[in-house]
Amino acid sequence: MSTDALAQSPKELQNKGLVFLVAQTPNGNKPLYLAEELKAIGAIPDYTFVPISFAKNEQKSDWFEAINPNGRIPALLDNREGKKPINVWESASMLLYLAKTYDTGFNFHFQDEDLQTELLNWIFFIQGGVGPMQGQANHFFRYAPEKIPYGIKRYQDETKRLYGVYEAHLSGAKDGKKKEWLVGDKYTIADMCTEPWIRASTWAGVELEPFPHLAAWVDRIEQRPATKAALKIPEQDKLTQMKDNPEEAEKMAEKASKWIMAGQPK
Ligand SMILES: N[C@@H](CCC(=O)N[C@@H](CS)C(=O)NCC(=O)O)C(=O)O
Repeated sequence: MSTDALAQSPKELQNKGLVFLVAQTPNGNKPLYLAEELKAIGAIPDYTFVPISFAKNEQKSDWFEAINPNGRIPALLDNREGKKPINVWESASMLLYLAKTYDTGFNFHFQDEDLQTELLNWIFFIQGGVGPMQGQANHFFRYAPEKIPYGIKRYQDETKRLYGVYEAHLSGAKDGKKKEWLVGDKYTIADMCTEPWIRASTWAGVELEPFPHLAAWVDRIEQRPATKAALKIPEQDKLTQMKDNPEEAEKMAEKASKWIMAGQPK
């Protein structure tokens, strides 16, 4: 990091151990789901989190982009013992790094290579599928300054199609095997990488009723104490309240739309 950028950066970046740069969004939730699970089993000590303000565009500051050149949350700085600090960005890369480095007991990923490959299938699927598609559905449904019905429908339909893939998988519609988790018989980083998007479906105007197995899987994950703890970082998530409160959702969308549109390339 340049001396200027370093001078502007929060002092918490110097803390020992894991330093997460986060905001309360689906991609921001993912690595914290794992951090809280790892903390609960004693695999990591407490960690630092630095809230990033979109309203102030902090994710585009020089010091932030020195950690994640893409200027988006989440990002991670690991100030490791006896090694030079490492920066990790892209939420799925963060999950894989944390699992490989700290989940040495394979509680949330797999030693078995075939199962680990299956896990990677689902990780790449969310990163290239639901994440970008639902993200665009959010944009056109909630934030765009003009309502473009074709764009809204296109991205909502694609999000629903992708949800159908999860539903068929979990319900065993194709292979006759009903599943509790995406891969193997345990809760893994594949589930953690996926659920924060699915739980936020209504923000994109997509309902979960047609996907009962997926909805039940979301409920299972939401019951976990680590999930509840992660959803409080950097502040309590607003989704649950907003689900039953469309007016609040409108206000949030209006606020978010301001910084999103301000950040668009001119
Ligand atoms: N593929 C990235 C996506 C990251 C991303 O889109 N982050 C959003 C919040 S969910 C963000 O930082 N938006 C702020 C901006 O676009 O400036 C990941 O999985 O980490």
